[in-house]
Amino acid sequence: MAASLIDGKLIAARIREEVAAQVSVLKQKGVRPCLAVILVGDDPASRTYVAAKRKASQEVGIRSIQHHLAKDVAESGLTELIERLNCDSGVHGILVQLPLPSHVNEYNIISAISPQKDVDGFHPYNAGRLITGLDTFIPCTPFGVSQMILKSGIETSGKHVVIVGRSNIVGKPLTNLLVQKTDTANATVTLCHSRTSNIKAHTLQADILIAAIGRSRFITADMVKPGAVVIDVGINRIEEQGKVCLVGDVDFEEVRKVASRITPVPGGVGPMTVAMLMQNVAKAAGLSSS
Ligand code: BQF
Repeated sequence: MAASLIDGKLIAARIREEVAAQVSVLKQKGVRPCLAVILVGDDPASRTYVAAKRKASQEVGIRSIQHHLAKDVAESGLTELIERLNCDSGVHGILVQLPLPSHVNEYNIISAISPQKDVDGFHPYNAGRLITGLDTFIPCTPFGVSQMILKSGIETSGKHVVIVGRSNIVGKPLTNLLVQKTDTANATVTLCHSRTSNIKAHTLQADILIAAIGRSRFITADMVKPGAVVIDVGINRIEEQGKVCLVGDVDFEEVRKVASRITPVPGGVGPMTVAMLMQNVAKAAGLSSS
């Protein structure tokens, strides 16, 4: 029996509707939620992501302002812009599109963002709050993954979640989110990475397997326990049969034969990431007025 799809695109559209309602309440109170997006250079994938965020903002009624800086901009040019936006009371969220060019220190840039406007949730202050279980901006992709699981009626409490990939953007915050002592978490989490020996021995134990390693079709059917839920965070551009196509970190066609539920790429976690960004901006705007 083949796995049923978890439709991230549909769940994300419902979340955007909820955010649109929150935004209209804020507007009635005289708050016009505003997101500042900073793009450095002209990486085509980054341009696509920035465009997706602009479109979603428009849809939910959030004002978005784009700042496009040259790829050779000095680190100080970037931090000066961030400091200006930190002080601008009309700006509620600041997002620096990653990755940054190699001459810029990502940590310095993320740390320059006011934690109150850090809608990506990457500032070390907010990362620490997530670990501690305090209210914070949850990084958009981990937030999207957990909402997707929740809204699909998949139980996490007492379940074994295996995450493959230890990035600061996905693997580490998602681990912290899912081990929280809250109704929507309470999972037992194993975090695997490139130096894990015998990865398959771990992935085979997963009730919920989350792939976030950035390697196309890394998770094959023999690595998945029959009936497991499989969430694919990967977005890899590969050339196949002369065409560029998007594939996840999961071998979708094979793994769907053994899993019970599976997310597609595209249309899975990706749209959820953008929807949760909208939610975080509405939250930042709400907090700014209270
Ligand atoms: C879809 C991202 C890697 C590195 C930096 C919809 C997005 C992607 C896919 C999107 C991502 C990935 C974003 C789909 C934002 C998710 O239909 O499948 C939306 O815009 N994303 C990003 O800003 O930076 C990244 C992945």
